[in-house]
Amino acid sequence: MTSVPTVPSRAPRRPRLPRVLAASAAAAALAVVPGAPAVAAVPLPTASPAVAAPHVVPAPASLRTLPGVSFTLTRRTRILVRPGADHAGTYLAGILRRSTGYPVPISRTGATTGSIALSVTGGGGGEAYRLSVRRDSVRLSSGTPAGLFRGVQTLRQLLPPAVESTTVRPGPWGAPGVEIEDAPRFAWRGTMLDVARHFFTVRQVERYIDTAALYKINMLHLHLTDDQGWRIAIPDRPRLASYGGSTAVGGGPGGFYTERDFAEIVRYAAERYMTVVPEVDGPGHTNAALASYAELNCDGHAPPLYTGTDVGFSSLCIGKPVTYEFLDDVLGRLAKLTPGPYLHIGGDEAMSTKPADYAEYLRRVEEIVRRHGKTLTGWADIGAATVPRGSIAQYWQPAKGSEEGTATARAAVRQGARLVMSPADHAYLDMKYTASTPLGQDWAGLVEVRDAYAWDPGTLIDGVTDKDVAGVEAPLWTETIVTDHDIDYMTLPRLPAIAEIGWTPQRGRSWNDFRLRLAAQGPRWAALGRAYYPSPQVPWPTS
Ligand code: TNX
Repeated sequence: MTSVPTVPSRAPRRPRLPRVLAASAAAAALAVVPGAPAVAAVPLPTASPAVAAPHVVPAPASLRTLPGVSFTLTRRTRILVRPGADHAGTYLAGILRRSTGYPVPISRTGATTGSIALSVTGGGGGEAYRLSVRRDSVRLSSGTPAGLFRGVQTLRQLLPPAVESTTVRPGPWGAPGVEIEDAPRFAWRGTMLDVARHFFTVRQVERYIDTAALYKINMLHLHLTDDQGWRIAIPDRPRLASYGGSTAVGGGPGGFYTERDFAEIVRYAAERYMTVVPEVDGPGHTNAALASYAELNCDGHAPPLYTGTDVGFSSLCIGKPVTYEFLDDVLGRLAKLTPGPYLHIGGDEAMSTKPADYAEYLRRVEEIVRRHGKTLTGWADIGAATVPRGSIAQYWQPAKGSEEGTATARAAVRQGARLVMSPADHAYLDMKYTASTPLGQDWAGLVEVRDAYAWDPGTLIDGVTDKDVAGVEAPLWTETIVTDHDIDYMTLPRLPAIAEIGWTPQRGRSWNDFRLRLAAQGPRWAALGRAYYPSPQVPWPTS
């Protein structure tokens, strides 16, 4: 590919007006959300443009528009796959066929003209890709299949929102002419789903993976165990799942994944170049395990199952050898089931474990994780103990006013760990947006879309800089979250905000630009069958 002169993606490219972006946008629509006084009603152009301006989330590292140029997908468009591009080609064809109704054949030979040409150039480069949309063709290339897949997500967003529909829609299917060169800021761009407080089926997890993949999320952290439920079958300890997994917050029926179920989630995530990070929390947050096996308790008595929402009341028995046999068994199984390098051992809110016991627990669990060939990952509380260089500490406390949280994070960094940034007052998807949000919690404050977006993981904690940061992660705790609708409503639009923080260079980000690009996602979510919180901070199109 020829080298492309680029400008930073935040350079003004269009009037800063809320505009309806869908090709189908009705002329008379007003870009205003009912009951949203902050957004002025702006009359829209009377004719909708044939193709929308590019509104991509996360913003590419560099994007140049080609004025007057566009590509139109037709009944004759083919996907041309070079070696290594088959998977991305099949995935893209699946999306295009179901909404356009066109055959979209995949071919390995032939001319680029009239096609979407996908190629893996080799030579690595991680998730970086180049995308060129011209009148006669679309060319997407990357050094790796993963980068190609990320580029496909960008191409999806250049096409009209109806491309996300699961049923055939009329089109037209235009994409604006662009030259994009893109690469992520951070290697870890994650989201966490708490399947312990409420259980979510394999199908629900896969649906969530699909939402996240659209925004180039590449890490799926599954919070598999907590006081209220144990969600992964461990063959030699069947009661963990059959009994410990038999309920949930509020007393529902719970559930658990068999090893096959878990393998299916891993497979589905891997197809989207997403690494699963399984978490078994301890020494606190362990009531479900303690209830399942009496021997795990210091006094030998199993507590009852727990369906409330308190934290900090349970602890594994630090002095008993069976505790470490149990951990070795559980972590060993998960290490085998998980191709990714990380085992997340929790370590948060161990309020019922003495500090000396906590340090001893970490020493033992670190040794087990290492023996199973994995990288120690835990909530940043683990910085209070000894952690090896190269481990991952996930910062979760609010950015503001959390001496203890920042101290343990700094202690982890001093030992050579890197941080995944999930500050609760910015990145927690279970915080309410406003006081009247029907779902969620507010212990870390209210988190509107702008709060989720406007922070920098490289400057949040004094003494911690970009090089100490592995990336960002948006956790969805599910004490109040039960259905797919609940997941969607808390995730959209905040997960895309965190995804952009993880992907886009800090200098390429601005709230005013983001909110316009975010607005263009609304019709995509509608086409995909996803609910979302219609934040008054975002000028959603109303057609
Ligand atoms: C704190 S954050 C927790 C979770 C809760 C969450 C609710 C963290 C490491 N622990 O146990 O589910 O708050 O927002």
